Amino acid sequence: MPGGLTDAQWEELNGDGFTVVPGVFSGEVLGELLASMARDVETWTNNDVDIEDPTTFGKWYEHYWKSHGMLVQSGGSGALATVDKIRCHSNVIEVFEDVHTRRAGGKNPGPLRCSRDAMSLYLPQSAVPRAPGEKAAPAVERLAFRKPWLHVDAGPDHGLEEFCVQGQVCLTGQRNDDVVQAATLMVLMGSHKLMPAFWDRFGKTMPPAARAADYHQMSAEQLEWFKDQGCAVRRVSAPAGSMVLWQSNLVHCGVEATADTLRAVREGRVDWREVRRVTTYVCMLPVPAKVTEAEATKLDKRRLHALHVGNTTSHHPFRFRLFPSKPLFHGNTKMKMYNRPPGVSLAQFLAWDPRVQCLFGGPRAAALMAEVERRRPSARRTRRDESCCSRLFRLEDFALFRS
Ligand SMILES: O=C(O)CCC(=O)C(=O)O
Ligand SMILES: [Fe+2]
Repeated sequence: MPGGLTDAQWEELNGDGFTVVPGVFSGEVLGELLASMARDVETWTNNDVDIEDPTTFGKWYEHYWKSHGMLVQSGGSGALATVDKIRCHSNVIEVFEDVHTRRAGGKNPGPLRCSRDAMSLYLPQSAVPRAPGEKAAPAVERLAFRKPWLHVDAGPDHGLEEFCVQGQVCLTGQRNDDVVQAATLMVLMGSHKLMPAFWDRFGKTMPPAARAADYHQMSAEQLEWFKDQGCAVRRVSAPAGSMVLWQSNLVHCGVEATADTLRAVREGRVDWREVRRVTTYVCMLPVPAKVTEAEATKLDKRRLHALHVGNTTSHHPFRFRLFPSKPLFHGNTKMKMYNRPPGVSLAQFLAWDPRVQCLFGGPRAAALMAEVERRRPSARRTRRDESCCSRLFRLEDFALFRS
């Protein structure tokens, strides 16, 4: 349902701390986005990994995957053309515009800025056809039994009073019911409302750096505390094409498919496509009241610089960390570093659509980017990257995604 949330979804986002908006993408556009992501991943991994071919999934874990849950934050994942197509798509922008308009009591919240977030890939090796009696490849086991890393993405010093909503665009479904428990987002329902009490109870003894980090992973004792407060754990069920939205101070993490579900895939009772996870993250926010114009401009420049060199950022568009543009994978040397589009300058890209320009740095973004590009024309780019990037990023591809 492009255009925004229903009242019920808005209430859920406030009450439970998260909601699922189905149908942000559907039909041909959804198919095209998944196909486009398949092309990106294939090129990015030097034709090693095809998200449509389970026999290649092992290579993802062998060579590339090394991270926080299923997140892929380095190696320019946030700079892949498909990720840009998604975050710049009007259907996605409209969801965030609606969220922040509702938050502002119906008033125009002002222009939004966007994160250059990462993506999540879960490519179950259980789907790989095996001879009878053959053992599952080890990476599956390593993934399936990972401990949840329940956390909040908002620290006590500046996150509490601010309403930051993160989003996840699901190119594949994340079914979670009695039959299938696919890889998905896990949440502690309503935990965002308990965060002031949580920081009161546990925050006092934290070192200042940890308080300022905007990321806190819960200890076993802290999780017990949430349980005692009556918080229920939920594996979120979200169909392909939906957006999951949640508040940054909701306790959450990504979880892999359950061992039972992986077994069901292995035994042919569940199709592997039900378990594969391809999602991208996006977070948009109007300029917070306490951010001055000078600070906002400084951050705009930093965001544009991140765009220029191919960094992926953390979620909060006004308090972001940068993840390296170099791949941080299993010592892999083959991965092509995705940097920036060679055929199209970013200044041209930004100037092409005023709404997109604003997402990354306000009305002066194209001019600022032109300045950055003039100062650092080659931005750590190699000729090999160029051929890779020109396949990944063409301005005309984006025409399809304008409305
Ligand atoms: O969807 C997931 O895997 C969790 C990612 C996460 O923690 C986040 O995007 O903040
Ligand atoms: Fe998170």
